[in-house]
Amino acid sequence: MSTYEDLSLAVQKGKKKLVEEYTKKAIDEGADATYILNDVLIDAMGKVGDSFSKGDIFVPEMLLAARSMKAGVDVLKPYLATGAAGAMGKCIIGTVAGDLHDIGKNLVVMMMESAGFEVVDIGVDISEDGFIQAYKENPDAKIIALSALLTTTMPAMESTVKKIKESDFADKVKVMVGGAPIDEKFAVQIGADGYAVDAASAAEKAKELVS
Ligand code: B1M
Repeated sequence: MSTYEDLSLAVQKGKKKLVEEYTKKAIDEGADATYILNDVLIDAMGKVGDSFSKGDIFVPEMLLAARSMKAGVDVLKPYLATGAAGAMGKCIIGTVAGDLHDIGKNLVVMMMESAGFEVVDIGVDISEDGFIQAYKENPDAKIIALSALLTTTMPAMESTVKKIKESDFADKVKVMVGGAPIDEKFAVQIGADGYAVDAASAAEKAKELVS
């Protein structure tokens, strides 16, 4: 088996130590970090999701896979990061209320930092007021970014965008949304200023929004 196959299987089986080992091995073999991230680690999480949908695995296995994926991303971080810290301005980011998924958000954080943003990551399961409070604590933020991974938390994304747009600082900050169930149409419908399909395009969209 190739290192990529070993790595993919290690993620799917939630073997954190092996994921670290195979990610380092792939890098040592000269693999491109972006390829490892998109075509091996994220691809493996897709397979984990499929197995969960089929009922072949359950939440604990999904959680182990998520932890092992994070370990791989940590190994890749120094090879992916490039930008001058903070030069593009500040962005607040969080996963909306009721949603605990953070791997995608963390990748968005990484790519935005690489693009030169200072990112204030307020975590997961963030209420409307949590986002508002974060802005009050960081009134120099130029973007508030919202992630959602569940169809059931899309309404929370909508109400959070609405609350930001009704706030007295609405004209000072742009709102950006993303996550697997979100698309451009939904983003427009809920009044967000920007949408991005993945972490790399999130960084590009953020640059566009502040330019
Ligand atoms: Co959950 N889960 N999960 N899960 N989980 C999904 C999302 C699911 C699709 C699995 C499935 O059924 N096939 C399904 C959702 C179905 C739906 O809503 N239609 C699901 C479910 C049902 C659940 C629970 C309800 C299960 C249960 O308890 N019965 C539960 C909900 C918990 C909660 O949030 N309240 C649950 C729990 C969990 C774990 C905690 C075990 C774990 C998360 C651990 C963690 O994140 N720390 C987990 C995982 C790992 C997954 C899957 C397998 C993988 C998610 C992931 O990390 N993908 C997922 C299946 C799948 O995705 N195929 C699944 C990799 C990641 C890099 O991609 O997050 O999409 P993603 O991020 C991308 C883009 O979406 C985008 O960029 C990222 C990188 O390119 N992006 C943005 C994300 N945010 C963005 C923001 C932006 C722009 C782009 O701008 C602001």
